Amino acid sequence: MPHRLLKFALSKKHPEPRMFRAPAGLKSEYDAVIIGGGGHGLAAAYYLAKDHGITNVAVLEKGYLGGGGTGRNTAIVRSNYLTPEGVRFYQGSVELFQDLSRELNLNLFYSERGHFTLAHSPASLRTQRWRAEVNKHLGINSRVVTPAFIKETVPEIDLSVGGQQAPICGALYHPPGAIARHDAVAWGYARGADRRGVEIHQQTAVTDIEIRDGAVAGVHTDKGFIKTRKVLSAVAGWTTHITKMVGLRTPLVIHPLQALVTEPLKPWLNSIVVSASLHLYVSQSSRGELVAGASLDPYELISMRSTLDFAEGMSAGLLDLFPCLGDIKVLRQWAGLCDMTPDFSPIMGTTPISGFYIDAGWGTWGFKATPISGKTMAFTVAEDRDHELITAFNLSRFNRLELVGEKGAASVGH
Ligand code: PYC
Repeated sequence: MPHRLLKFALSKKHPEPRMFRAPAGLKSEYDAVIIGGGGHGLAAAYYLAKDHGITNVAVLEKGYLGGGGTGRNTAIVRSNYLTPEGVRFYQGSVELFQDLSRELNLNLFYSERGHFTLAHSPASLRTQRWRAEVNKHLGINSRVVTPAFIKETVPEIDLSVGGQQAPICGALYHPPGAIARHDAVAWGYARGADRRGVEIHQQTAVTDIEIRDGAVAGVHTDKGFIKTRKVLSAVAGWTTHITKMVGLRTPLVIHPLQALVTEPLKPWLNSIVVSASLHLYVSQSSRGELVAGASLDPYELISMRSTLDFAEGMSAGLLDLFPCLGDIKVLRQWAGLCDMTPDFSPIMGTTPISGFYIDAGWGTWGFKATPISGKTMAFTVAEDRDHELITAFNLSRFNRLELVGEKGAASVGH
């Protein structure tokens, strides 16, 4: 390493401020413990402190911040869902996202691109029309557009899809659809929570949860016991691991989902393009890489291994849509865990165990919900009652058979 660089790095004259403190050790008691240092857990910690003045809070993360679903998704933000419950909830998130860089004083590279959900058949176009009508009714900027409009906006697209698939016959177009830098969202919330007094403990695994007389009494960790009366589980793909500790049954099943990025290219794809028929969605990041993801792997599995099958299928689909990509190299691929619900809506809120709150069922729609899940779960933990935006998502809906069938969820198999 060059001497001058080393001298600069070690100099006290230019200390680089840390994003957040590394707390010395766990205290014996907290007002609330949040399990999971991903975007959702950190956002909940931030809003608990900011909106409710509850700062004696520990966030426990068994790995590193944002190392789960937060760092593995394809960073799409939108609110063009199908159910009124879904649309209102995700619109709340879009509105928070739009101001989040300013609020967290961190550039999240939030970039509005416009979001196309392509239709390759009259049946699919009918669903997009349905979504557009629900969206418009709830004040969301969303409409069905023609193939000519798609071609004008995304000139590189092949509307005939290489002649191998049904041609594109229209799309749902959602101008506010956006992308953001997902790790920055987690770090921004972490810093905001930390500055308000929340403790963030990485490399700290929860080993059990103490329940006494139907209520939370504390949390066992690999670093000792913590007394607390409130625990929020925000661990997405690891939820069943935590719910087992408290004896709670959920209908969650875990599937892997894979994604890839290409080498960086000059900016050419200004929109987010989703094709349910081709099982893919793609956007171009601010670094120039194409970020593309698939639908769920079609088997239940807790594994984050990449497969050749995915790389092959994704490359074929991308080439059918964008023949100009023939020479482009894939840089890396990865997988994440999706905690899927039967109705493709999340599970949020209070549970039959007093003081145990759940934020789960994030399937393929977790990143875009980060700010609003944080805000509504913070309210729920502080007030011990579900926030009005999430009452429909309570776990009890499965007992009542009042599902929220969200067919506007992406990449869930078609
Ligand atoms: O819901 O927009 C979405 C999405 C994209 C990738 C996975 N889910």
